[in-house]
Amino acid sequence: MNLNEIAKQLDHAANTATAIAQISNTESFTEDEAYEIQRLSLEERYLRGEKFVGLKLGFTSFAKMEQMGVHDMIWGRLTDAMLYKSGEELPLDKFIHPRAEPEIAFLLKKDLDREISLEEIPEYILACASAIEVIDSRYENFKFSLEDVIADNCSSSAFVLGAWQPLPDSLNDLDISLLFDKEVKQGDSSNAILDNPYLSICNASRLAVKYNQPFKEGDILLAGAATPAVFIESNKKITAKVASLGSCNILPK
Ligand code: OOG
Ligand code: MG
Repeated sequence: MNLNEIAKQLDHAANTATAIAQISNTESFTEDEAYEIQRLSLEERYLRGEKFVGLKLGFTSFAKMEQMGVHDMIWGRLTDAMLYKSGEELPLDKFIHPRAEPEIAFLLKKDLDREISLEEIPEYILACASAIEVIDSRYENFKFSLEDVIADNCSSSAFVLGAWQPLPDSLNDLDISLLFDKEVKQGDSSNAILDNPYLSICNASRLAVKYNQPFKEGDILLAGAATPAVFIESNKKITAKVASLGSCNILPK
């Protein structure tokens, strides 16, 4: 099995918005090999001029793990081409079968080059914000194994950030919701994210070191969805709201 060929195949699927069969149908590969495929597929994006802007965690809530039938935390890479401004249009022709998730984002104050504890967060993190993540599995029917989804950069495809807010003492017990126009599609407490969304930062610092991924001042972290993801519908404005942090939105077209 040639990891680089698989990486190119996944990148091409993402870049042309065409679904492919699950890699694990025909190849068996380890989790470490899956992360290597992910790294190689990002090299293709960087060659096209995209820039790394941060990390995302996935499956940090039980709701997401149950929805996808996968039971381990995963992480992926975000690039500048995935970032949309709140209030912008989301061009649906760039995606295969996109879904939206309500999330919390963090902004790094300084380079994170070791695993940090909860107590150290104010030293390393400048701000937090409400966020929408748009995920779009490159696999047919949005079906995958853990290794498949890691290789596919954890379905990363777009994200939107609300206005940055100072870090509150606690991010627990905040209502998080996802709306399509005025209809609430999903909602839960922020506790759904690892029992404490701040733990996503500790986990991201650990994973960035483990996988040798520089994670630097000005980079962004998406903590992972608090609720199951919802299929996007054309012309229905998507809003993510996080109590006391505010909201952000995007209009799929
Ligand atoms: C994988 C991405 C999961 C999250 O927030 O849990 C994720 C997927 O469900 O396709 O982004
Ligand atoms: Mg997500």
